[in-house]
Amino acid sequence: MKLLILVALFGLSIAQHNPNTKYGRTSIVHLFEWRWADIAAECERYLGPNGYGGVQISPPSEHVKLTNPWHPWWQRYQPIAYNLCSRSGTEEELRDMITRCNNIGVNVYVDVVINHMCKASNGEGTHSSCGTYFNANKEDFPSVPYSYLDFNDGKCKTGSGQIENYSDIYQVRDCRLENLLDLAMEKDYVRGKVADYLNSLIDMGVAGFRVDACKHMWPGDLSSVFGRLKTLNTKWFPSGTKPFIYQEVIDLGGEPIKASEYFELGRVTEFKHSAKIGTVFRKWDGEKLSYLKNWGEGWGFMPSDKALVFVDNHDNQRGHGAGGASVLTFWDSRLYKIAAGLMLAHPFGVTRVMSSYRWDRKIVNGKDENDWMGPPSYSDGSTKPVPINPDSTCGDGWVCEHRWRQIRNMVIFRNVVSGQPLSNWWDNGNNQIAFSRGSKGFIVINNDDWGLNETLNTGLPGGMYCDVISGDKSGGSCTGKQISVGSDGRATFSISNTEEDPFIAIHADSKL
Ligand code: AAO
Repeated sequence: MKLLILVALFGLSIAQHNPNTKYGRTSIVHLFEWRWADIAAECERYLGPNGYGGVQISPPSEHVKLTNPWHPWWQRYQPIAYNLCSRSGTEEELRDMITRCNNIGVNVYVDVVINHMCKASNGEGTHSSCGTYFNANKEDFPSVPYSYLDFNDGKCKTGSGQIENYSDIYQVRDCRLENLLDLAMEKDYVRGKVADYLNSLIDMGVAGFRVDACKHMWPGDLSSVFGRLKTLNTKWFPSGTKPFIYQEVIDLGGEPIKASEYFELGRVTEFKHSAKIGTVFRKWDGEKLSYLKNWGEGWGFMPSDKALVFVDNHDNQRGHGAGGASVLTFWDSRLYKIAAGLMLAHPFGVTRVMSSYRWDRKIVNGKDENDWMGPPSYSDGSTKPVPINPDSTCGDGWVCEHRWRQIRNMVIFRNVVSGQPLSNWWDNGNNQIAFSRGSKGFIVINNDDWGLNETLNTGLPGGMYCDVISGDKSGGSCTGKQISVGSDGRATFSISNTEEDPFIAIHADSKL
């Protein structure tokens, strides 16, 4: 009996580490700043058909509307109420999107901002995404309601009331991040309001949450809030399914607060993956691809079953948060595609693909003066729709990395090889590597300044395979390179270092 209880508890305890994706899908795409109507359409026309397991959406709670700078993207990280009405659309549009994405098997994960409200000096009025009144100066948010009693002011011991030193764990949790009004999460009342907000989203059918700024909340307080969450809506999920939780905790080492403090609450963002993958592909600090043989825990990353990994995120692609200059983004498209390919081919963690918009970068002394710029918008600050071009790229400044053939096909590769171990590792001691995922998939990468010409053991059954980087399998033929694997599983690969995409990937579903 005891064993049964233990098994049951263990089963329940790991549940919130599970993305609950459907149909063998494995990756999440972050459609950063997209409108709900566009996400709904993208789920149906692209994400479902191309094997994306889920979509991360920008914060849906009502937020401040700023005009200086002009409607920055980060105004959405300044809530003024939990009304589901934001720059991306109305509550009805949100509900419609969740339903349509769920109906095509694409889960919805919501970026929730629960550590704080808006900036202390944001004044009073109705300059909010849906016109709700608030008075930041008096810490008065009548729509929740929150009053000055619901904030950490008295607990913070720094002179400024802000976090001044990340080495002091009390400041990091009890003082204001970036001058944002810090909620008193130890109060039962505040925990109740936050849980009500998250449960309203669960009722609508979401599959889980990206929880913002978890480093700034005590694990015990988060545990209490998560413990109040409902199980997922049985219209789309098995009864008793717990919401998938992944917590934003920036831990590149060097601070007392560790990602591991949050492990039993859910998965945690592994920023070391983002910082290091950039360093390796840029060949900085003497890093080489051949060192990726023990990528993952061998590099000091958190355990794979606790990690949410990415090449870049909405912060560090513009110099916010952490990761530094090594972070690869769509601006570095050639290396970015290879890095995304490696991340998606490798078994480590749950993978998240970034989908961005272009902005008028203005780098001065290494800092982008326009890092605040919001998504493609009209003159009133409202977000533009995402036009899809005939060649399936996106227009109007939307980058749509998730639609790039190399990335889209590696998302599918990850689904095909799911559960298969990393095998048949080969490297040239420098920047040429190859590995299989069991007998289901094989990738070869050349990041050296010379050609790769090798005959390698792919681990795959003999046959003709389409390379899914240079093209697609289309009916009975390949639109890109074709790889012949012998009955011994060996195949010859030639990759020039001057190719736009100096890597090849084949898998069981790209076999002719
Ligand atoms: C904006 C303005 C501020 C203004 C504020 C209030 O930019 O000037 O004071 O409004 O009006 C986003 C934007 C912020 C924006 C905010 C509110 O990024 O610029 O402020 O909305 O509108 C810390 C947190 C982390 C957070 C990150 C940005 O720990 O959780 O800062 N990310 C999330 C969201 C983000 C959002 C918020 C939180 C707020 O993803 O989009 O902010 O809701 C160290 C610490 C990190 C810390 C960074 C930056 O990182 O370890 O925990 O992140 O500093 O403060 C090396 C180290 C690494 C270090 C890094 C940078 O890499 O290894 O540890 O250097 O120093």
